[in-house]
Parts: sequence; C-alpha cells; structure tokens
Amino acid sequence: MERDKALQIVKEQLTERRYLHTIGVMETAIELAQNYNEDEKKAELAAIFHDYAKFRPADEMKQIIIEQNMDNRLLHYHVELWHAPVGAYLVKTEVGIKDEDILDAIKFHTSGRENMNKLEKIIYLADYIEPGRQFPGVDKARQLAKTDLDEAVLYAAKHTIEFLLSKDQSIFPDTFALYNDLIMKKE
Ligand code: DGI
Ligand code: FE
Ligand code: FE
Ligand code: FE
Repeated sequence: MERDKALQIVKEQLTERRYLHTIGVMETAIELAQNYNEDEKKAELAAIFHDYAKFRPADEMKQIIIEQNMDNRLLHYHVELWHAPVGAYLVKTEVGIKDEDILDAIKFHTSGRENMNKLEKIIYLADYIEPGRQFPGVDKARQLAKTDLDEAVLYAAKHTIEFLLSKDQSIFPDTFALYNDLIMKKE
C-alpha cells in the first residue's frame, strides 16, 4: 500500500494530535530501519497503522478481545494496552494488511514481549522517541537509538516500568518479559 493511501486511511481514525504523533513515528521508524537494515516499507506501514485502534471504545475492544480469543490476561490489565492487539486485528480485517510482520509489530508496540524481532523493536522504540515526545530521558533514548537498538529498547522498557510504578499502575507480564529478556541477554 502506498504511503499516501495509508495515511489517508489512518487520519480518519485519529485526532490531529495523534495523527502528528503517527507521522513522527513513521519518520523515526524509517530512519531506524535504514540504520539497522530492516525493511523500510514494512517499518513505514507498521508505524502508520500502529495506533489505528487508539480511539475505539473500550466496549468494542473488549468484545474483539473475547470473540477473537486474544490473550485473556489483557482484560485484567489496563485498557491502554488493548489498542495494540485490537489494532493489529482491525488493520488486518478493515484495512486488509495481511503481512504478519507488520501485524505483530502493531500487536506488541505497547507492551513489548520476549524475543522481539527487529521490526517489533523498531516500532516499539520509534513510538517512544518520535520527535513529538517530550519527557525526562527521551534525549538519552534518542542517543542510544543511534548506536544500539537493544540498549535503546531496554532503556525504554525500563523507564516505562519505572513510570508505571510511580503511578501505582499494574504492569502487564509482557512488559516485564521484554525487560527480563534484554537484561538477561546482556549478561
Ligand atoms: O499509544 P501511545 O500513547 O503512542 O503509546 P503506547 O501504545 O506505547 O502506550 C500507551 C500507554 O500504555 C502508555 O501510557 C504506557 C502504557 N503502558 C505500557 N505498558 C503498560 C502500560 N500501562 C499499563 N498499565 N501496564 C503496562 O504494562
Ligand atoms: Fe499505542
Ligand atoms: Fe510505546
Ligand atoms: Fe503511538
């Protein structure tokens, strides 16, 4: 699918602010794909559609998680996690994207998971460091992203966990799985 067509489709699903975030993720993901020898076209499409389901009502997402036999644990955790797997499903069924690599990158962009592949890491990281993001530590993450994909993803996972702890939020097991996986591979 052409970029302009994909952007046109996703724009209808998002607010202006979220659309601008999506453009930032797209540009960042393409840069990372070039830097780390990943398929640029897959990175572009996964980034464009990563937040496709962000504004779907919780009821609709809940129903899809149940009907499509998705990971049941999701229902016990924060509703913010749902737009990622539900997004992958809707991008497949409503938009017609069939590439499993693209769909997995969308599916795991919020929590991450153990053994993420390169495209999954690129989308996870691009979402975290795109130019519109502003939080303490984002510049460090951007620096790491230039030289070491795994270190940058680990930094993002670690700081996401710290952020959730500081807000007394529950943490989805896959979020820990990503952290543990990368920390153990370093040893
Ligand atoms: O959709 P975005 O805002 O671009 O970013 P995202 O999909 O990476 O994350 C959405 C939110 O989900 C963000 O505020 C962090 C939060 N989140 C990520 N992992 C977990 C989580 N929230 C909870 N409660 N538990 C998690 O494990
Ligand atoms: Fe998201
Ligand atoms: Fe993210
Ligand atoms: Fe996002």
